[in-house]
Amino acid sequence: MSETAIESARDEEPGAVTASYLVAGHTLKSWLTTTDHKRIGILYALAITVFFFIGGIAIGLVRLELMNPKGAILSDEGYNRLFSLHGIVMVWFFLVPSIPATLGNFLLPLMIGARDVAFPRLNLISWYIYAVGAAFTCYAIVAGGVDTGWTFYTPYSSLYSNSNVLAAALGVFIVGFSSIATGVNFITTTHMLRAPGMTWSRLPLMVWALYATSIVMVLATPVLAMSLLLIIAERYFGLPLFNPSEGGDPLLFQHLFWFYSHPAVYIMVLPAMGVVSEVFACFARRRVFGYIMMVYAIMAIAIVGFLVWGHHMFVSGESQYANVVFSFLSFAVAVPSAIKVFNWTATLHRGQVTFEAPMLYALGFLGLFTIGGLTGLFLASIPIDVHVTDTYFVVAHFHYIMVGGSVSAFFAGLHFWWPKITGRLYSEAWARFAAIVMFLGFNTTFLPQFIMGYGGMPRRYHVYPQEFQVYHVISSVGALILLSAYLLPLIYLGWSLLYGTRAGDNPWDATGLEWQTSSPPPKENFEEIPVVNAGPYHYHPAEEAPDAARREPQEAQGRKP
Ligand code: HEM
Ligand SMILES: [Cu+2]
Repeated sequence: MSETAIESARDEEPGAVTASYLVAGHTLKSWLTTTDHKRIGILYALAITVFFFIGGIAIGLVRLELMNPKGAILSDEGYNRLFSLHGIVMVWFFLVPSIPATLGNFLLPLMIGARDVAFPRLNLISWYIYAVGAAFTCYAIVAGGVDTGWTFYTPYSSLYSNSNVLAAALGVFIVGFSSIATGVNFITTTHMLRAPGMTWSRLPLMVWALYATSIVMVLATPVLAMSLLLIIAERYFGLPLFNPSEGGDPLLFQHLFWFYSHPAVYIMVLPAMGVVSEVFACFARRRVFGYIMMVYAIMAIAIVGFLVWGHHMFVSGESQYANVVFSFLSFAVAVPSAIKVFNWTATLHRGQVTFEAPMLYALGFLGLFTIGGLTGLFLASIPIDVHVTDTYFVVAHFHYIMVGGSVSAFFAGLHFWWPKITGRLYSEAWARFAAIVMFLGFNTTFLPQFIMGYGGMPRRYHVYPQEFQVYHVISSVGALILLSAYLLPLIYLGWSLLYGTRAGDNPWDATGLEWQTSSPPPKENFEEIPVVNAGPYHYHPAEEAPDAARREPQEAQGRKP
């Protein structure tokens, strides 16, 4: 590996040879005590990969069970525990940290021209907090699991459930602090450590997205923490919080939970929007259409996202007036998402699009996120929601957004920045193949769920009327295809790590400060802090004809015009 470092050391400064962050210390200890944001990003990546596969195995068993209308392999209890395990692990230990904690940690300082995040030690501590939370939840799993679903609804979780609610809820409570610490770190970093000339209107959209996500993390996560503590207080100390027979209010929990968890869905999707903005610009070789609009849309989603939690409670008995207001606001939050979809489409329409693997994953995001968003509008209309609430329609909706959207974007970003992270190229053919199989497998799994949900198949049941079997079987086969598609990157990316050809500093000819340093970057990110003279995405400076002056400073920075 050490030749990599020497080879990738740049010749801009004659004689300067800087070891890459990967070879700056080889021992396990050097990794576990690192304060380098890039290494911490990799520590997170390893951790969430483990959880992704734990969650995947759990849902594999669930889908196997659902092949047969009478149930086949699991007990009722076992079924409940497996789908809960799946949801808890995937949402709290995979999706929430996925893009921000891995790609975000790796990229944020590089993209703004900084040497590290504002609080490097806090960054490492966040990873350890995550690990401690994960240990609690793993304990809950090993001790027999938890059966409350990922939402921990009371009074079931606080009074009735006979499973390991305490350990699981504590685990989620603890990872919340990791999320908050990361958020604080990113906000401070973005405010304080931007390179000279990196004004707010020159920030890449990925940085804007991480910034907005961080605000949501810092403001919303404490509410989740509080609601989990309240469950524990009722369950173990008998405080009459949610139990109506003691004067508690079971709806209170849902309000608290969704006040966090609706914004949390944007913690999962805003960073995805950031990633695909970068990828679209690069592979359409064009600046993102309507940059300022995109920034406003990101911030609007982050803010208005706090006002719509009640749309999860249309049938809970909240007042009709509240329902109408939440329905209206939900339609309002769809507007900025629609603006983004429109602007991405316009970017592609006016660009010279090529279909490298990151682009295929990003296009997958665009299609699937759009379906997820549109079905969100169905759910936001009260009459339709009353019909499909707690059915597979809802399951399909949020998987289109959270898996079709966020996970596709995560893969888009992982492939796009892989050469930067590792200094190696992967097999383009295998990567394209995996992207296509993932898209097909995803649709095979979740499209039938819209149909059966509309037909009345409730979520979370494992014994069901015969008429739904055909959809369940298609969905299970899809899940198998999807699982194989997820295994492929593990193989070809692993291969690339060992045998991949050297990537060079900027294999995609991309703009952005992270591409101006070596691949993999040196420990200090840049040999000299770059100076920024222009906005992001100058793929075709000539296209911006009247503004041709912009072209020069860019060349002065050593970027390709
Ligand atoms: C942008 C990203 C989005 C994500 C990540 C997302 C995610 C989710 C999740 C996880 C659930 C299910 C929660 C559960 O009960 O387990 C859900 C339900 C729901 N979503 Fe979305 N959603 C998004 C966008 C939207 C939009 C744009 C709308 C409406 C304009 C919307 C409306 C709804 C409604 C009304 C429900 C509740 C359905 C019910 O339980 O009856 N969603 N969403
Ligand atoms: Cu919501």
